[in-house]
Formats: sequence, C-alpha cells, structure tokens
Amino acid sequence: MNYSRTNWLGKTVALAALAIGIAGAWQAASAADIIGVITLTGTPPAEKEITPLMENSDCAAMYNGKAPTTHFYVVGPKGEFADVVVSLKGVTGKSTGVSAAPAVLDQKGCLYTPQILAVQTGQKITVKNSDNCVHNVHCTPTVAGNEEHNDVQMAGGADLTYSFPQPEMFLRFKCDVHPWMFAWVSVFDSPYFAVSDKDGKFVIKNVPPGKYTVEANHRKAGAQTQDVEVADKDVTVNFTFALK
Ligand SMILES: [Cu+2]
Repeated sequence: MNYSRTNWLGKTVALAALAIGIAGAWQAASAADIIGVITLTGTPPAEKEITPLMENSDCAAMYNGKAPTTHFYVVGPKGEFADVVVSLKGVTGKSTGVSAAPAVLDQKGCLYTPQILAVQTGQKITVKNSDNCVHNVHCTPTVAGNEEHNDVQMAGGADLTYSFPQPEMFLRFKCDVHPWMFAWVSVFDSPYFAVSDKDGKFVIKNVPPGKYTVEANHRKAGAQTQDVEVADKDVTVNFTFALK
C-alpha cells in the first residue's frame, strides 16, 4: 500500500517535471542562455590590507580597527571564481543600453562596490555615495569617444550619472580623495555579457542562435576564449583559470 502510494506520487512529480521541462523548452525556442561556472585552481596571492584607509579618520571610523583588504581574487572554498567578466567576443552594434535599467556603482566604506561591473554602451551608470564623507568620482577611459569625468560627490550628495558610447574593457573609476578606491567597468556594445558571482556562475541570457567566441576576462588572471554554437537549447561553457 505504502509502496504504491509512493509510486503514484513519484509518477505525478515526474509528469509535473516533464511539463515544466516542455514549457521551458518552448520558451527557449527563439534564443538560449550561455551558462557556466568559472573555477580558479592554485593559490592566488594573499590580499593586502588597505592600510592607508585606516589613516583617514572618516574611513577608519567605519572599520572598527580592522582594515579591509583588496579584492583582486574573489574565490570560494572550491575555487569558485567571482568577478570574471564573460562576454561574446566581437559582437557589436547590438546594444540596448539606452533603454536598459541603470547599473549602480556605490561608494561604501571608502570602497567602490562592486569593484567589477559590466554595462552596455549608452547604459546609465548611477554612482552613489553611501558614506558620511566626500568622494571624488574620477573615471579615466582610454578608448577614444569615452569621456573622462572628475566630479566631487559630497556626503548625502545627489547621485551622479555616466554612460560611455564605446566598448572598453576595465574602464577605471578612481577617487581622488582616497587613492586606494578603484572600480573597473567593462562596456560592451551588446547585452550579451555577465560577471561571475560568488559561486563562480554566470548566465548570458537570450543569445540568438549562431556561432560565438565566449571570452572570460579577469583583471588579474587574464583572458581565455572558447567557441560555442547556440541553437535552441541552453549551452554550458565552463572555464578554469590556473595559477602556478
Ligand atoms: Cu573616496
């Protein structure tokens, strides 16, 4: 009796899963996601304490005597590699940045957060100041057509907004008040990019069918590519970065 009930339940669950599967396949018919996990093997260099931050009384007040560290390699216990910028190489002229929701770059605890960000060409970047001290937002693009800006932002000051018309990898934002503050904003001329999360995972959504070169680019560990073909199903592309 018990057995047959379990069996019936199992079949029902299986049928429901099948139905969800069919619905998912139906939705994905016109485009598919490129998904993957990025892993770091080997031991990255130790992060350094940002000691100059503690010499600034406004900033030190937010840290209770313990300096924050750099975040050059954000790696989980099994090598889950965050902050890797994944994109489709050479895909241009596809930006929907003008109508995309703004990306947010905050200044919090005298650090930029996030420190690795990716946006589309023309997409607004809203820069906030969540601290009780003044910051100075200074972006220093190197690609022609992307404009340098240098703006004071007081505590409680209005958000600043920037956008960049040209693709650029790791466009630098710094703060002229606090010389340890950096963010690196990559600008793509398409919506087909992602930044790996703390689990090393990334999803590039709604990629039209075709052949692509997927590039995974980490500011310290360098870049790798893999070729993929997207049809009507999600495609998995995993990357492993190896440190000696
Ligand atoms: Cu600052």
